[in-house]
Amino acid sequence: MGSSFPQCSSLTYQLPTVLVTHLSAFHSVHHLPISSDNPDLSSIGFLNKARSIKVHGDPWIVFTEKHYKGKFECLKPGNYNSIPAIEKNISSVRCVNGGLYSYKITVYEHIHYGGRAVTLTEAADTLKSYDFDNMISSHKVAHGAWILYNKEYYNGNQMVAVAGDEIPNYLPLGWNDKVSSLKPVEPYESSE
Ligand SMILES: [Ca+2]
Repeated sequence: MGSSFPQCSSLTYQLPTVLVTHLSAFHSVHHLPISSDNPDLSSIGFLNKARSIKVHGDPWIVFTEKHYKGKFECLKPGNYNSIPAIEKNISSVRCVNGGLYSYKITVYEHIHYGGRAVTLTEAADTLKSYDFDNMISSHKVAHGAWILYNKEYYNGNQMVAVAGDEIPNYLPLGWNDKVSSLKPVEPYESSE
């Protein structure tokens, strides 16, 4: 139940860390420092209802569902005492290593980074401009964080990708040949 996590020391905060304050199962206020991506916060005793959040180092993206799905919000470093849209329902978190200063993603026509490739450093409201609509089957993210959509103009279902991600095959994700637009995640970006 979280006992293996680092203490709230200044040393901890030299790493990208998100500190979530919540009520524990025993209704005491509990500070939970998280220093690595976590696809299921319930596994470390977090009960979804954050009272406040402190973000150190790099931005973090918090998701309402496990495995980085559902609605999300991107939080720059800082203190957040009230985040009504999400505070009642955080289930997973990801760090955007390197921050949101630049953006770069390479998308590929085929799985395992095969076929044609396009590298983007800014938003594309329609991949038809790149003759790449409904074709992407894998990607690599070099910088920043991105939202991929299955419809043009940033509509439809969303998939979040962050720096360091290398997804060799969209098939298991149900995303093969479905992406129609994508854009960088801005600080404070949310899915609503
Ligand atoms: Ca394809």
